[in-house]
Amino acid sequence: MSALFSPFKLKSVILKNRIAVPPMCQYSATDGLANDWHLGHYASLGRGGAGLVIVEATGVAPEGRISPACLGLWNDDQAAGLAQVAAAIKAGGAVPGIQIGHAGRKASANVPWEGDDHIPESDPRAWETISPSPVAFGANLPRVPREMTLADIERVKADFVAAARRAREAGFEWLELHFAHGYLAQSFFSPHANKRTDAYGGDFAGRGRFLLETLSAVREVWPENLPLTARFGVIEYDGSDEETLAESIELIRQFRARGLDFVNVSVNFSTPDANVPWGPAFLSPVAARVKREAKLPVASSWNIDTPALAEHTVATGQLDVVMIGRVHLANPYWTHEAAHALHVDRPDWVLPAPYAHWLERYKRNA
Ligand code: FNR
Ligand code: 531
Repeated sequence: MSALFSPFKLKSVILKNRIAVPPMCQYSATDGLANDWHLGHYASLGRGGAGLVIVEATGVAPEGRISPACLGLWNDDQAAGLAQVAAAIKAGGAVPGIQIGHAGRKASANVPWEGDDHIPESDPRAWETISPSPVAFGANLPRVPREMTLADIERVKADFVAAARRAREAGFEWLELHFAHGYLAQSFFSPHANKRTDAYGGDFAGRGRFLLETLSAVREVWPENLPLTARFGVIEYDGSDEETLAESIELIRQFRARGLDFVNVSVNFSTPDANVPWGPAFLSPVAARVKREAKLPVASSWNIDTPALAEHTVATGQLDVVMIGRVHLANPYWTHEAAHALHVDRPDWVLPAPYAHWLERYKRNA
């Protein structure tokens, strides 16, 4: 019996298995609009067998995009394009999810294959970046952002709420707030980026306030019966891991009290000087600790790229859902292959009927 290929129910949503495609930017949009690239990309992932497909980081405002080629959800035209994407994922048999976020001081950057660095301020494609404090990330993203005013903070929170509302109207059933990877929300919580001395900085409560208020505001508009989740960096690998982890787990407990249903555990990426221990499933034990101590179901990712390792992370109770990323770029049907490798004998857990019916290969070999 495979733990990986067992259903997972969260609120009124049932994932047919524990495999999710995490958000992965495609850097292929114009004016934030989904196009045929996104439709084809997500349609194939939607029918490849994963139980959940989460659409890439989608900007809640124009300046919240990482690059000019990122998706947006700040207007109705963008919502209409994403509604087609959500429908295509669902038609393939997966639950449609979407991640909404604001890139903060990491915004206004070139796409990875054109530099992955800040667009020079003199370039007409560039825009002003904002962050809790006028502190640059550094390395390939050296621009010093403008310190956010309280009006900026209120505006960005409202942008998250508007984007969440549009996501629901577009037909998404799983919402992931981007609270990770050194973007705006993560920056508020990270002492590396947040040097504020007002209510949105300083101590634990101050640094957590933007994330808590944003979550509560989104909770009010996101349907109670659908999963409201967040991707949250809980560790920086900067030498202060125990302190960061303890603070992060406490904040996740407060997220749960405000209605968060699930956390996708990730890395902070708030400083270029981090020493990330890249390796197979390196973050899974950290996610298991979050699950244990914050008492929320968890997902995680990072180099979980074989069926056996994916099975292991769920069977051992470390993860409830496994985020399988890059390998899905090479093979949208990774889950189909994993089912065969693990001798899954119920094809309906994996592929839709037009395919599953004819694929006897799932049956245990006589
Ligand atoms: C990513 N990742 C990512 N994460 C996120 O939270 N939002 C996003 O939009 C993106 N975009 C993105 C684009 C590309 C091209 C890559 C390779 C990665 C991180 C991704 O979701 C995943 O966590 C990591 O890739 C690690 O998992 P794998 O790839 O080792 O399975
Ligand atoms: C982070 C990443 C680092 C190293 C390997 C793979 C992925 N991601 C974060 C992404 C953008 C691309 C890089 C987002 O969270 C938007």
